[in-house]
Amino acid sequence: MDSMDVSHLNEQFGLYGQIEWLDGAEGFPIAHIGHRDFTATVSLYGGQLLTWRPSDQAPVLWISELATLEPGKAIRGGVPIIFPWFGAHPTDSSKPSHGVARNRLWRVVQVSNLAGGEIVIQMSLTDDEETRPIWAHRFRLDVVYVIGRTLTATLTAFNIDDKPFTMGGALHTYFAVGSTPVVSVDGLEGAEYDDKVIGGLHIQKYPVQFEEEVDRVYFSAEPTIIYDPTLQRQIHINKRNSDTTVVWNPGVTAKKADLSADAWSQFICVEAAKHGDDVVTLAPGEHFAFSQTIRVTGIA
Ligand code: TA6
Repeated sequence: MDSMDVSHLNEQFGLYGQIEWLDGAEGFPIAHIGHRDFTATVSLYGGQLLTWRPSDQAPVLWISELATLEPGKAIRGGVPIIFPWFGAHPTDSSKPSHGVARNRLWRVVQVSNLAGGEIVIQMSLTDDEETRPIWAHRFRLDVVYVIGRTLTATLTAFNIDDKPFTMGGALHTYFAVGSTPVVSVDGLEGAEYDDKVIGGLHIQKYPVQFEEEVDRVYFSAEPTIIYDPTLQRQIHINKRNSDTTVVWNPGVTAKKADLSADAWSQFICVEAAKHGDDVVTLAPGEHFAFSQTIRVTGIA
């Protein structure tokens, strides 16, 4: 049975009036989620939440107008799943940046409703003959999205191998903002960070602002708030089991093929990550989960 067959997906993992699977580009299935209080879309390719919008809000997640659904490429936007390493491979630059999870086809495990009307969708990825030459470990990776007026994404890695492995990763979340230059991120004041643009370790003294490219790995387990005066909202970001927060915006000189010239002013990434000293070693049979929860309020 073709795991990309939308009629099968709708039979098994559709929810009448709430979840419908439709063919996206390249025939990659997309779940279209509709509810009185929120809408969302989820891609089977990449196991990736693409869009989420509470009904009384402008879209909360951002996706590039140039995003593509192409085999082997990552989708620029939503919540790319980063595993088993964040950024460049620590020792081998020939290996794909941000690991092996975001550019392969996942499978649906289950969909369900919660009493409050939230939609739960669980997808999974296991190692295969393509991943093992890149990362020689047997793994299962599950992502669970609880989608409602708030959003929680939880990533769980299982060591199904007979030897230990060390994992890093991230929920690489793209947040839609009204205008990046007037946005700030509160909650990281006092945290040390590794600045990938100018190099070196620094301490964040004030709320993070975005006058130029920002690419920083903060050593922080703290919640953050995106303060967006243009859209008159605050995006509250909490996380569990992650001591690393990555903040990224490519700035006006962004050089990514799937970013339009003005894309830099429309989004910032605030990522719950496992990286550096925060990576996790799992013995055979062990598993580890970390998560990010997002809630939107007006400007206090
Ligand atoms: O999360 C920040 C970062 O590591 C930046 O360095 C930037 O490269 C971004 O990820 C996007 O990476 P990608 O491989 O998706 O272009």
